[in-house]
Amino acid sequence: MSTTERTFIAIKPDGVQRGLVGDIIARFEKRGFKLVALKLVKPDQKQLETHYEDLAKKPFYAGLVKYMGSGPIVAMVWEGLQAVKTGRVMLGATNPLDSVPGTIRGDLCIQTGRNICHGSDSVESAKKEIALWFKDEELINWDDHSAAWIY
Ligand code: FUP
Repeated sequence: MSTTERTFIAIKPDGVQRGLVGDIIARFEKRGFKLVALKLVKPDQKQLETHYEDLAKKPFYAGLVKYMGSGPIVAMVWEGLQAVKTGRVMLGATNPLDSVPGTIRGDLCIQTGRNICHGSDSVESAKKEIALWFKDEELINWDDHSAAWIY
């Protein structure tokens, strides 16, 4: 389907430590997105610096990289109609206090610096992030033609 996109979603160390992995994955599954890749990974410093290179000059950058390297994260690729934009809506705002109830951050956290999940902000950055966190062979193209509502 031509409008199908892939987005990179990560559950950050606090989300893993707080036992929120199942809840977050369930939301993407129930919404109808298709899981294309999934792994638990302890990010290395270089990966995190590349992932957040656009934020390198921000005052919170060093703390952000430290927090993201403080434990394993769950790295995922979800596919479906407008997966990038819809994924961001499902996550909520960067500051959880601005996130409406029903979103992941609006339901599950309160601090910008501990906002439990990441989602690509554009199709272009999704492509970069997927290539950063996954090898090609880790992206699984699977079909279930009997389930036309899963893209
Ligand atoms: P988002 O796209 O929602 O992840 O937001 P950004 O790319 O702007 O920020 C990336 C991460 O930096 C956020 F998830 C949390 C952290 N951050 C702060 O710690 N303080 C800030 O003021 C802004 C962002």
